[in-house]
Amino acid sequence: MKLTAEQLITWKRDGTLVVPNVFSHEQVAPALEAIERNAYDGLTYAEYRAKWDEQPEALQRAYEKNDVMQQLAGPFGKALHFPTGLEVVDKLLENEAYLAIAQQLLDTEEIRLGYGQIFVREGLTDTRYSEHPWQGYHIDNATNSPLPPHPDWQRYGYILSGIILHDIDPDGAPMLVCPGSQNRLDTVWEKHPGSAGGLGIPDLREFEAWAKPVPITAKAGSVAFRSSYLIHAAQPFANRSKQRAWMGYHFHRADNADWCKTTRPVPGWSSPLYMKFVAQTTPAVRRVLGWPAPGDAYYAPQALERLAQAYPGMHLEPYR
Ligand SMILES: O=C(O)CCC(=O)C(=O)O
Repeated sequence: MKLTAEQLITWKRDGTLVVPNVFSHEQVAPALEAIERNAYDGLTYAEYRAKWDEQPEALQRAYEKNDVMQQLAGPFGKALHFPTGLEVVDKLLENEAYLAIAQQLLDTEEIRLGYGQIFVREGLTDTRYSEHPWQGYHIDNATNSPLPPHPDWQRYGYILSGIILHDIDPDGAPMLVCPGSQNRLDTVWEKHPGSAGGLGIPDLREFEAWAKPVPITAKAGSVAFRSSYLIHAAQPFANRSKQRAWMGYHFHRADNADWCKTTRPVPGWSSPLYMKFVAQTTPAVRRVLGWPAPGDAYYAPQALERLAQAYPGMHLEPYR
């Protein structure tokens, strides 16, 4: 999928872009169901609401037993990091239109995956927002990078993407982002120096001349991209009978790989989950995971034999 000149201008100006119709209904509907059953102890969101709507205290006692990190994938979240082991979710990465957009935004064919994570919030249990609307603004750069933001955000930052699995309306706690803020961090840093790759703003009203938050509403099948330097915050659900669920993948330029490594505990590349995913995925995804592209000198006959042993079932034709 080729971005239009207008989309590229928006990206360069705003550091955030929602691209519609990247994924089909047939791709997002099963991924949403898998993410719901993972988030809600085997139930769909409707079933979870029917079970817990009338007993909020019992719900709180039940979900608070879950690890706080796992709760990023929902109150009873289990699988969280890529590869999640939820096949329909991990396979979203194989959408070549999606990867092509990430390549265009990073302005290079050689892109790498830094991190992937399910992200679910839902009205009954959600507390992931600040008390006042001017609080909670920050950049996410530190999730992957220890380097403070650089004036050249496109060269040194990375991009985060959320694959939108259901419509996100204004009452469904859309993320609030400050378009253009990725280019204004010099004025923030002077007053509130960040730590390593991170940066937070105690009171957004200090920067009201340029920091004007807008909600990221989007239709199912869209992808919301943002720069790792973009200032954003969470807001509460106006309608507490809603959920907000997406699959997020972070990409960086291959030549930024030295500092764009996630700080989160992910399944290692030798874990059975990872090896199974790699054996079954596409050459384009393996390339994003750091494998040499088909045609590379690595794929000599002996190396191919060893790959066949190491990754049983892997389709080696594209590498011959
Ligand atoms: O849930 C949101 O809208 C914001 C989440 C957030 O701030 C973050 O992931 O860093």
